[in-house]
Amino acid sequence: MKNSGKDQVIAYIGLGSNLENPAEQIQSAHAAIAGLAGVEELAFSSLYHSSPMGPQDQPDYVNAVMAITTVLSAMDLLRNLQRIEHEHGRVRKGERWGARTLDLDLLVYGQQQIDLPELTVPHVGIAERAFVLYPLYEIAKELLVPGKGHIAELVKNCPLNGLKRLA
Ligand code: A4P
Ligand code: MG
Repeated sequence: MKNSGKDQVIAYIGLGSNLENPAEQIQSAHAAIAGLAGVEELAFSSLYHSSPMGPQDQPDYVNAVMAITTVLSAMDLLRNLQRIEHEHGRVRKGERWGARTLDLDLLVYGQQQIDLPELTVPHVGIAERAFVLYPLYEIAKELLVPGKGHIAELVKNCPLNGLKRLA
């Protein structure tokens, strides 16, 4: 039976923070995403501690990955994620890969491949980033990442780079 007449899509969101109590930022973003209209939480990974990718003169990160089902389009989901980033004090300073209170990336949206100016899905860095792949693998052992391959293979080919699961 259909509930709203719209198709449900399984999507994965990467969460990252390295400013102003990162673990709290991640937990608060987790709650905000779970509370979005048109979104239901499926799973949330452990929190992970990671060294910064990009400029090294910034604090270490806390990262996690969330699985949801949603009736939102990929663009509507992205806009909601950007609003949540903004509400968590995210300031875009123009420095690529610089420190941030909250970063929300749409990693995977069903089996869709999207290539728009403001949205690339699967996320461009997904296959090279330990802080994305390991938490993703924790909650989606059989995931096929469109255009990239099976999550187990991607994890196998990605060194941990000092990534640590937090208790
Ligand atoms: N955009 C395109 N595709 C997507 C997508 N799938 N999800 C666009 C989210 N956004 C997407 O993002 C720039 C633009 O990407 C947005 O306007 C959106 O329309 P941004 O968040 O403003 O800028 P950014 O995050 O600084 O750049 P970028 O290249 O997205 O960086 P990443 O990939 O988000 O990486 N080190 C550790 N250890 N852990 C981290 O989480 N994160 C980053 C940021 C750097 N180093 C890190 C971590
Ligand atoms: Mg980003």
